[in-house]
Amino acid sequence: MKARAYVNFALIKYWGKKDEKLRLPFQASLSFTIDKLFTDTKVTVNKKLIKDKITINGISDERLNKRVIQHLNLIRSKYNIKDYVEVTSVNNVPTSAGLASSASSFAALTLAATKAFNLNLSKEELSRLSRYASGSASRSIFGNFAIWDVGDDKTSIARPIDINWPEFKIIVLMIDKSKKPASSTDAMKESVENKLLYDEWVKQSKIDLDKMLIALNNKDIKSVGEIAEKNANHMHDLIESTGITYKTKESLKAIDKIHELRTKGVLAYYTMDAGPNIKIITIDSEVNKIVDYFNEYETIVCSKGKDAHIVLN
Ligand code: 2P0
Repeated sequence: MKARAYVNFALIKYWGKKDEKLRLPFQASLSFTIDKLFTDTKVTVNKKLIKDKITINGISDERLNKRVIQHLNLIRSKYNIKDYVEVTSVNNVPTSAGLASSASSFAALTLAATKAFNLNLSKEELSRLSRYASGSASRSIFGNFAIWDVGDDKTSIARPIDINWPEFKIIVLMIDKSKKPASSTDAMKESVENKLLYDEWVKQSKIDLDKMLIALNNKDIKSVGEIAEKNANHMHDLIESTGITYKTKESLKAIDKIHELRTKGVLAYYTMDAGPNIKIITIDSEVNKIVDYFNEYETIVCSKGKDAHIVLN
């Protein structure tokens, strides 16, 4: 069975776990699943195997395989399955990336593996299973805009939000291909330990989420952009309080250019995740102006992606 799941970018970030094992977040997050970056994962049951056989982007790397096997073991133990599988996973990310995503990878793996095991799970159950592997993967089960709710093991899953806004775009600015200085899992842990700042983050992100929903419903790009930018900056301030930083000189230069663009009346806002690349939040009418302004960078203009799904062949 081959499944495809798309990368999602959070407009309201998930940052920090109240339960490490169940991967339960302290706050809800809201994301946009995009069309241009995705993972295709093929899972085939092979009764002759005595352990799983895994290839990711054409290679078999023990460290990368470990997390995949862990997730397969979790699915097997939950549904009492004994079979081993062959997994072939390919990230469709343009050459220079730095954008390989655990979200699309684990959402695709969850869908392909459960189908290969003949489990026909609901999207809710797929989102929960994906969450166990990587928090943000819970959101990649859904295309378009989705909210991953806070709650307990049963209720903390992603759900789609009914916003039809085809003009909404995210432009990925390729800044840097270097490896991140710290995994998001580790950086989150350190951020949570900074109790005073962390509590403030949780409180503010709830306010940001409510405001974001109103702005999205109104298709108000200025408010959506401003809220997302503020939320991302708050997360990065929190991260930087631990001594870790994901922003490089190049990221800061690009951010300056986005501010410059705004003074020229262009509707361009940014968000950033656990890496140096910048994602520009905008609408259709502004795309050409932005791409032209950033002509020395590689850019990927993204529209809404679909729900994770099974692909033939
Ligand atoms: C997000 N990020 O909401 C946030 C913003 C990065 C910055 O979710 O530890 O790979 O596997 O649950 O999902 C990246 O973290 O972390 C992430 P784990 P994950 O998109």
